[in-house]
Amino acid sequence: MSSSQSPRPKPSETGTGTGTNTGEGFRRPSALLITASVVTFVILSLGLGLGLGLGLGLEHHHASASSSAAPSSPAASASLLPGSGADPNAKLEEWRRDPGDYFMDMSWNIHAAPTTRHYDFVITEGQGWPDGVVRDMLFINGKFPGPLIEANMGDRLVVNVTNKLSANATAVHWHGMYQNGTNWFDGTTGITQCGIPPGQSLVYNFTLDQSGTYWYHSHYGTQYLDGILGPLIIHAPEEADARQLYDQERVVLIQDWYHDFSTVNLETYLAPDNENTEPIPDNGLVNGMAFFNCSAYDSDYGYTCFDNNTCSVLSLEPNTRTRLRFINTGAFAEFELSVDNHTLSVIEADATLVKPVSVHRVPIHVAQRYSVILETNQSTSTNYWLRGAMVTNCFTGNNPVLDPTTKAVISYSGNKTAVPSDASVDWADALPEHCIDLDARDLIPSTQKVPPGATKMWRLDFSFGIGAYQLDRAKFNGTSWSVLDNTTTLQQAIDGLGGGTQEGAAASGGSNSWAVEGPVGAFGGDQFVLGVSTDNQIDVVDILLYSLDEGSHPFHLHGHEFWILQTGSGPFNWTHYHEEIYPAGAPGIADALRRDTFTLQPYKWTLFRFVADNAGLWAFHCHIAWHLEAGLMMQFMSRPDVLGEATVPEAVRGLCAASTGR
Ligand SMILES: *[C@@H]1O[C@H](CO)[C@@H](O)[C@H](O)[C@H]1NC(C)=O
Ligand SMILES: *[C@@H]1O[C@H](CO)[C@@H](O)[C@H](O)[C@H]1NC(C)=O
Ligand SMILES: *[C@@H]1O[C@H](CO)[C@@H](O)[C@H](O)[C@H]1NC(C)=O
Ligand SMILES: *[C@@H]1O[C@H](CO)[C@@H](O)[C@H](O)[C@H]1NC(C)=O
Ligand SMILES: *[C@@H]1O[C@H](CO)[C@@H](O)[C@H](O)[C@H]1NC(C)=O
Ligand SMILES: *[C@@H]1O[C@H](CO)[C@@H](O)[C@H](O)[C@H]1NC(C)=O
Ligand SMILES: *[C@@H]1O[C@H](CO)[C@@H](O)[C@H](O)[C@H]1NC(C)=O
Ligand SMILES: *[C@@H]1O[C@H](CO)[C@@H](O)[C@H](O)[C@H]1NC(C)=O
Ligand SMILES: *[C@@H]1O[C@H](CO)[C@@H](O)[C@H](O)[C@H]1NC(C)=O
Ligand SMILES: *[C@@H]1O[C@H](CO)[C@@H](O)[C@H](O)[C@H]1NC(C)=O
Ligand SMILES: *[C@@H]1O[C@H](CO)[C@@H](O)[C@H](O)[C@H]1NC(C)=O
Ligand SMILES: *[C@@H]1O[C@H](CO)[C@@H](O)[C@H](O)[C@H]1NC(C)=O
Ligand SMILES: [Cu+2]
Repeated sequence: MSSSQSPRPKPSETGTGTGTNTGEGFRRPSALLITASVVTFVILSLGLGLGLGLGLGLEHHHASASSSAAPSSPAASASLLPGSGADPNAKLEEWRRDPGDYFMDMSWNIHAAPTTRHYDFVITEGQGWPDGVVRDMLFINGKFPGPLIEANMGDRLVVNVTNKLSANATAVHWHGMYQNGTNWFDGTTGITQCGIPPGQSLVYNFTLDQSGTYWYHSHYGTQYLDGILGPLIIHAPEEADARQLYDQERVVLIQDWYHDFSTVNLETYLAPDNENTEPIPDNGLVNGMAFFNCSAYDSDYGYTCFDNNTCSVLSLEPNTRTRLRFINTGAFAEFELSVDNHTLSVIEADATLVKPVSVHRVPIHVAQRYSVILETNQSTSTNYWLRGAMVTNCFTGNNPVLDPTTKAVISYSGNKTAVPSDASVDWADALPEHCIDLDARDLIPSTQKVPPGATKMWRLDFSFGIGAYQLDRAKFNGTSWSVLDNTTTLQQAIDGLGGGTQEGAAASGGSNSWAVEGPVGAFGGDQFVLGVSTDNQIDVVDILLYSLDEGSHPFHLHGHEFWILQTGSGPFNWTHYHEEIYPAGAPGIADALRRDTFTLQPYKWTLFRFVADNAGLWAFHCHIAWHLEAGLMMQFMSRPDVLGEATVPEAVRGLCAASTGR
């Protein structure tokens, strides 16, 4: 039986994506002889008091074409759709991402020769209602969430970002990309670029020297919370073995969601005398959709709420294996992911493939990614809930309208519009008391990359405290970050190290006040910058990060992956460190997990290592959007010898001159 999926929408709605997929349908486990059928998302209309509040359905067929019946499955008949009562003429709102856009095609050639993939991103503002509550939002190419970028390792990515906002600048960061040799395309406001002013464009242009599940998002203030985010998936031949473990794959974004524009919440959060009271989300979204009970808002709240709001349905075939690529694209909340009655097999953490580990729940903090394999081998008598339970212990307050469990539906019962019955049962495992990662020691990379011995070691602290004007600020070793006006630390470093000229570099000899190992004072009072790989040699840097705070924080380092070497609380055992961790060939750490975002628990410490071979100014920060804006960011300046001879492309440099204040 052959099946075919029609070509997915192109990688770029307005561009010339070269990653066209003309799939032949997904690969099937030969032993099971499952026939491929319509595989698509359904959007359920919720509310109207049906059952658990979920009843009516309508479907969008964009991503699938022919269908065939799995013999025993009642799912086969297309006439089942849409469910009774749904408005058969209802259309996907034009700003909504078609769920089919996040299906990945198993016929993608992971061995293809390198190519250049072009995308156009046009950033606009408007109104949207992902969960029914109407609010001001930002869109990429008119849609939320952003388009799937899919590429191969070795490809070049060229993205022309055009800012059509009325008043504010923007900048897009490619989370996890090494940007080796192209630091100025890292997209980090005040560090690698000034914002793109309204009416202007910037063409990001860099090669992809890595593979796995990544994402992109605005790195301009808290702007990504308003909608500028999307998935970035990179394939590579290394993936071949893992691909034997699944028949199809889907991208699943999960995020917290607020009903107000992010700057409104930010202002409240940073208001004087407001210590440690981060805005609590109003809801969560899966692939930009979720149910919200409009009756939670009476008219006093001033929101418009549409009762036809929807949640994502992942429609699968029985007895197939699906790789779900989860990405937490949110602002604040960690989620515990689970599927009722199904164990999940974790095979990837932040782009590192790992030996499969079976779990009931997967904790995923902001900016982290996990791939899990879901096998549809349970009873077809019901649909099942996919749950993202926010770890509310990590909130310091209470939001009465928040349902802390964000839900979507896994359907292979044959009825895509049916509410999961009482036979869909959550795992009994208690939710954790804190925001905490899966234990790194349980996640063994499938490809061992033994950490080289360290050459440098730094201890860093961070804390929150009330400072001047009673403002709650976060500090790295006493320095609270603020965004620079009209310049970037990258620009300052290049100018200071040699003005981008050979003569200048020679004159400075790479040893002026900017080419400093350790804290670099020259950047001024609100930039904590640590110089590494300063002596024309490549350092292997160990960072021992101590939390002096009562909250959990997901820390992200730009431009690198790092090895998680050790976590603990209380005193650090220096003897053990010097004897058994620092040197090359230390046996206990050969299988250390590599990732780019880890969660540090209250008053604990984490020791991690990275190779500082990548010239540039690299942000290291808490990815909770509120904490970043409170100043919880520092930077590494790597390889001043290379930076002293570098030139920031005119298009990037010019953004600071064009200045919008940032
Ligand atoms: C919405 O909330 C109201 C009030 O709590 C409740 O009566 C109603 O059943 C809820 N609706 C759904 C669909 O959950
Ligand atoms: C939901 O209701 C709003 C307001 O009536 C409408 O604009 C939108 O198209 C509806 N969405 C769907 C999917 O029916
Ligand atoms: C980027 O897109 C804008 C808006 O469409 C266009 O004006 C500009 O020419 C594009 N830049 C490049 C280099 O293609
Ligand atoms: C622009 O930024 C200002 C202040 O930062 C904010 O109040 C406003 O809502 C923003 N507007 C948009 C469309 O981003
Ligand atoms: C980055 O580029 C440098 C050459 O400038 C190279 O030595 C290094 O291996 C590269 N690092 C990565 C992670 O690709
Ligand atoms: C991207 O960068 C490469 C290498 O510097 C260059 O050859 C190419 O012309 C650039 N492409 C665009 C569209 O700017
Ligand atoms: C279903 O698959 C999981 C692995 O994904 C396995 O652990 C479990 O035993 C299977 N259950 C049945 C009923 O086959
Ligand atoms: C799907 O389930 C719903 C809820 O139980 C029911 O109303 C509907 O008739 C079912 N559809 C089919 C085709 O069985
Ligand atoms: C789901 O698991 C629960 C608890 O083990 C069980 O009672 C229930 O029957 C299972 N549901 C299905 C559809 O197998
Ligand atoms: C950061 O502060 C800690 C505690 O005071 C100190 O031990 C450490 O050396 C400092 N790190 C740097 C890079 O200055
Ligand atoms: C510190 O590490 C050394 C070497 O591994 C070990 O002998 C010693 O017992 C440790 N000290 C403590 C307090 O755990
Ligand atoms: C940044 O540029 C803007 C616009 O040119 C100007 O108003 C502002 O004063 C500049 N800020 C600094 C700190 O130079
Ligand atoms: Cu934080």
